[in-house]
Amino acid sequence: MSQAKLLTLVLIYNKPHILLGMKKRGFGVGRWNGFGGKVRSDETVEDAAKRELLEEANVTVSSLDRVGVLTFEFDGEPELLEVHVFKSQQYEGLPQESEEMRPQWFHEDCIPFDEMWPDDVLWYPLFLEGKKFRGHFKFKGHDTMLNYTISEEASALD
Ligand code: 8OG
Repeated sequence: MSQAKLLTLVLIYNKPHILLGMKKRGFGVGRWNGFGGKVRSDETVEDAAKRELLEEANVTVSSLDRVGVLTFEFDGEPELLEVHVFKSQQYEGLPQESEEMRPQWFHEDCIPFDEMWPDDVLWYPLFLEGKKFRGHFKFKGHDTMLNYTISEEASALD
């Protein structure tokens, strides 16, 4: 198993509304998701999260709270993905469509799980309750989940 690839995922959650974006191209195309992407070698995970949020949704945040770490394994592929999930209630700017994402607000009771990554329905309840969590998911392709574990974490994540 090679080293994990680091990715970020930012969810703006201004209760009861959550900002998601329809992914228009690339990995996860056609699915609603938070905003994020790969961490570059010259930036921290949090700086990468802020950069991707600005690039993809035209939104800035002053601080982010790291609430989850999710790892993904794809059957037959050596590389693990490690996605750091951040939450922010405050933001500045008007969410705007970019080349990669079409932002839209959703009520927390109407999150479109059928059009999201299959793991999201499993960890969003913890996210929405303000919990911290870790998860590991094994996929076959991008649609079939073979197994998973999720745990709630009592203390800070790193
Ligand atoms: O740079 P790129 O668009 O490839 O980054 C992928 C984005 O998708 C990044 O924000 C991390 C996120 N992501 C995964 N897997 C999953 C998943 O299973 N669920 C959710 N919600 N996001 C995911 O890479």
